[in-house]
Amino acid sequence: MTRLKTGDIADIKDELAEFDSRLVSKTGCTLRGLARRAAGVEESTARNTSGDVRVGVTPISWGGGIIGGFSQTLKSIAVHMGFDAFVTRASDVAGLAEAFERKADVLLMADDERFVAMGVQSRRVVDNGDATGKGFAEGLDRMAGGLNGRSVFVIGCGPVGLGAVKRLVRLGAMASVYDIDRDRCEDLRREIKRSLDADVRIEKDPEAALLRRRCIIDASPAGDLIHERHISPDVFISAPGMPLALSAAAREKISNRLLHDPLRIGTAVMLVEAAKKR
Ligand code: PYL
Repeated sequence: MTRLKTGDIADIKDELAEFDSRLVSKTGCTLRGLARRAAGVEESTARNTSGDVRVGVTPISWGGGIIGGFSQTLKSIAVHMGFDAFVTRASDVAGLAEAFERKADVLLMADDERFVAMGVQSRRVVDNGDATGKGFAEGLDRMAGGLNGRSVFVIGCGPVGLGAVKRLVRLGAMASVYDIDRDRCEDLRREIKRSLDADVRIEKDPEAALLRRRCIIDASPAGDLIHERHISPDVFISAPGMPLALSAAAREKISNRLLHDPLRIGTAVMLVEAAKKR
């Protein structure tokens, strides 16, 4: 998992309204609306007064240590989504105890291995990788005008890629995947067969796939993988991967048909899923 740096997230908490308006122009959804669609939560049943759901964010100091602004950014995303949220004064075990004492319904925390949202009553554990993949697949569906019956090329077969392919299958899309580690492609294909009884095609030549496919999800840490030659007028790219895989020329050419974000979309889907009552 790529470890975020303070610089990657420094602007998020002060620009959530602007992010929402850009997201609406690309997908027709706000962050809350996209997260609810990705989590399969109908607007009507969503706990619209999500203000009655309290989110406790706990900084975790072990491993690579606390990332400056990370917990406060998570809190700002939760508040933007309509949740009641706080960052515990203490970190680690003392912080978790504080979150329970302050009656959090959802616990949110990350170390270097996992970033999870845990529903206290539901005992549901929601992983950032799966939630991020779902959120970006949903965003691609919205940007591209519906993926049912269409082919989507997914780069990266880790937790984010797997989450994306699961959502793509549910949206009726045909997924083809590539990873530099062929075993991860096979593992993903087996998991999709087991869990959804669906097939996934494994791409052997990513360059040919990038030139052929019009809907692309980059869920890899590769960076600088997608160039101007890959961007035709009808290409849509949803890119949860950090760093962003598009070259400067590719970013210029794709303009509004690119969805990229280091933290908001995954966190929003995690919160909606963890807040589900059952
Ligand atoms: C959560 C992000 C998404 C991508 N990579 C993940 C990452 O950077 N993980 C490490 C997060 C460490 C947070 C630190 C803190 O400030 O609580 N333990």
